[in-house]
Amino acid sequence: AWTKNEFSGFKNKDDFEREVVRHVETTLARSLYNCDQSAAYSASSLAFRDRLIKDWNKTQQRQTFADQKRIYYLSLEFLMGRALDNAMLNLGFKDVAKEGLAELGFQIEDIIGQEHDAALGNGGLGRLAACFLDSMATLNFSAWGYGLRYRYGIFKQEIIDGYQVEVPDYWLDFNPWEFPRHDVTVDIQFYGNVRKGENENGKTVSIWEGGETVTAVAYDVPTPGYDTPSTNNLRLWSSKAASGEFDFQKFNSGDYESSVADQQRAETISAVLYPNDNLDRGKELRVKQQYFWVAASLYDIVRRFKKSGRSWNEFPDQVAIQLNDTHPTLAIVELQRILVDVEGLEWDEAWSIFGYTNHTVLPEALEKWPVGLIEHLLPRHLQIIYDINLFFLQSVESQFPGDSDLLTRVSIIEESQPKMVRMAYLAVVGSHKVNGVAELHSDLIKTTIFKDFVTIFGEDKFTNVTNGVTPRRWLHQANPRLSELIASKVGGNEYLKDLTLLNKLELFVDDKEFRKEWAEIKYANKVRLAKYIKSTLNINVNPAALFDVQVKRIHEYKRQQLNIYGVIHRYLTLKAMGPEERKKQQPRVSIFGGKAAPGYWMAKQIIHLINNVGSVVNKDPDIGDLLKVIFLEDYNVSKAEMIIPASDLSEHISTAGTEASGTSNMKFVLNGGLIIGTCDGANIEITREIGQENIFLFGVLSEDVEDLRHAHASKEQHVIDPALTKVFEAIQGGMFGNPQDFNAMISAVRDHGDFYLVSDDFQSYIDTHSSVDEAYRNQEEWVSMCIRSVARMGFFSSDRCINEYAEGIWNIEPLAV
Ligand code: 26V
Repeated sequence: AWTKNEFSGFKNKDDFEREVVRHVETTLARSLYNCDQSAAYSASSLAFRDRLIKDWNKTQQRQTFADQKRIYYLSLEFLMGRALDNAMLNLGFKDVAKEGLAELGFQIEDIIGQEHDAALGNGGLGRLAACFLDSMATLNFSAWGYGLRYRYGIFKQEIIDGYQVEVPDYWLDFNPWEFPRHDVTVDIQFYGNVRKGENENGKTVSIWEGGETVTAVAYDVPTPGYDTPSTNNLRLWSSKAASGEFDFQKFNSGDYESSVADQQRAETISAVLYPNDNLDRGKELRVKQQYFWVAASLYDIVRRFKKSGRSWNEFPDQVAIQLNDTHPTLAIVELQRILVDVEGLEWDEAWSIFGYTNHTVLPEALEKWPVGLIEHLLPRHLQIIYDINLFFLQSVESQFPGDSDLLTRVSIIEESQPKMVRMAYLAVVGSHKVNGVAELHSDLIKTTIFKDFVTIFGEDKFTNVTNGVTPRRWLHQANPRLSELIASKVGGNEYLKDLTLLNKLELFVDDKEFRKEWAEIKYANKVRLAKYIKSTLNINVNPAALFDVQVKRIHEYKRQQLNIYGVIHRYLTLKAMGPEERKKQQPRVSIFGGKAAPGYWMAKQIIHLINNVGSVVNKDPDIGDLLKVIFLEDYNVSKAEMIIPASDLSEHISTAGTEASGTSNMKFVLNGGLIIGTCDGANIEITREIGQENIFLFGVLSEDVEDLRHAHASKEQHVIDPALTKVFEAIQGGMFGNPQDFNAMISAVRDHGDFYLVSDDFQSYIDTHSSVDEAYRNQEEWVSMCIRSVARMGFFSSDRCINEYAEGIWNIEPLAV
């Protein structure tokens, strides 16, 4: 273990205070008398940032000196959330900061709360990338993250009259956690033409010329590991007009406006994060973002490699690049261009550089780009894609002579109208390993979308790395009291670096004092959430009720509609009871949160229904505390940190086979909540680890989904579950506002084949909720289930996950520090 003086920190609270005061007075140029919470946040961040910089510089030096293989994690999304709390905890000086801030007249929670989330991601995929950065630093890997510095992150969600309204998230006003590197720039080319010509060494190569240039500027974000001096770098690229591009001619001749317009056009590339997840819309600006980011990152990686003076055949020993979904797949093509056109190397056999992680099997999320678009934007890259495809199809043909159907099926170019480049196929062909993110998902990709590729490349290329989450943010930071209680039982904070040590908790399942504290902490977390609900929505919820939470992106496959129909069913059931019987029922608070993609009309309907149900149920005097329905606005990372520790039960209820993994399921269980879920994604492995007696599973299995869908499609109108029919009748009778508003939702089930099998799963969902109520009534047993579950969650640390990538895919060892 490290002693604190081996890396940078504060000697004591006075030392911290002095630094805060110095930053208030000099960096912020304010007097101490005029220091509000926002200034205290800024100054505290700057004080911690100073420490971080030292560790960060040393880490970079150490990595340069060691000159070992590095991991480059390419992700279009990094959903980092807040940085100050994380830095204080990972550096180990939160106590000092708390005391110091108190002396200055501030509560640390208020100061932490000043920070705007870094929300450069949509959901699971982006948050996974953030957890990975934390683990890679904590485990002392030489690792870099590469992403885009969006000026606008995911939109802010407001709920107005029950509807989602999107507000831009301009987050960069004051961001002490990024360092502009105006000296680290790369010029990125678009459009233009390709011709044959000679390179510097007189070799005939393809020359890509003309078109327009946009400059990428690096912004670096230090990412500290926990209890280690390792602080890695996340490099985010920002676009600006290339200096040569700013048209001084226009400027001088008075055409100021169009000169500025050029500038703005360049800046558009990194302006906004696309708010879709699991839906590909083939927008030109999106592919521009992808190439801009990939080309800048590869240039940087190659530049760093060449500085070491090694020869090219050592490149695969020095560089491992992980593709987070297909979004960075053009990196495969760009590297080939650099090697062949710029470096003048021969088109070589495949190198084991790229690994590709698939995060979804939903066909509508698989990226495809029109050939014509790529040809126009990146003419040389299209040629290389055709070459890659040609070599690949030739090898398939020699392996399976005469199977032209197979060739059509696996071709990187889809022979549709218009022709499309299938990015997932390109990623598979160009990578040495392809992984899914949970066991079921990794099996499914081998039998569905990549079936033919398993035949061609063999089983070994396809592997599984089950997702994980960082216990630093998702336990230590989000739930400090539980984290401390656990530490007191398992031998200190070491478990935050080896989560399997949680298993020691099982010894204390029957320890009365421990159980009492455990329950008290959960209750306190619920009280905090209840206060938040009161302050934001002015609704009173009883913290003693069962808190039932579903927070995630709103999507039909995640089935928030199943949840809200279940809530309506509960409401109707309660209403039908006499007062005496009602009194015996378990009080519940159903809590929802999540954003809908702005163009996803059905998802917005679901939000609307949830809110309308809430406004009826919450003021029904017959119901009182028995049922409350809450929609929390603008779900994001920092809200998750408050909501997850307050949950008794959380919902992970996707149609079997559709949720690749899920990661919030892991976070909820780790925080002492139980889950209700389908046999999908990581729920299956969670069940295996914690025991089926500690989870509420329901619903059809993924292997039965296809048959059920076929059966529905073959009928004109399929027979809906009777309990669900009653729910539909209530909606259509106008109980929750204008029934017209919800026609599409109902009709999806009734008239359009119920693709997500809401009706098929409804009865078992309702029954399983009854089992939950019953189990919750026995609080002693409930607490035992929670403790045992937490004790068995060690597997789901992102540290385990990163170690699996390191060994099975990257072939890299941690750096000795
Ligand atoms: C896809 C697309 C398609 C093009 C438009 C923009 C866009 C943005 C994101 C995505 C990725 C969708 C896939 C995704 O987020 N998958 C989630 O990944 C989590 C981490 O592996 C996993 O836990 C979730 O189950 C899975 O849905």
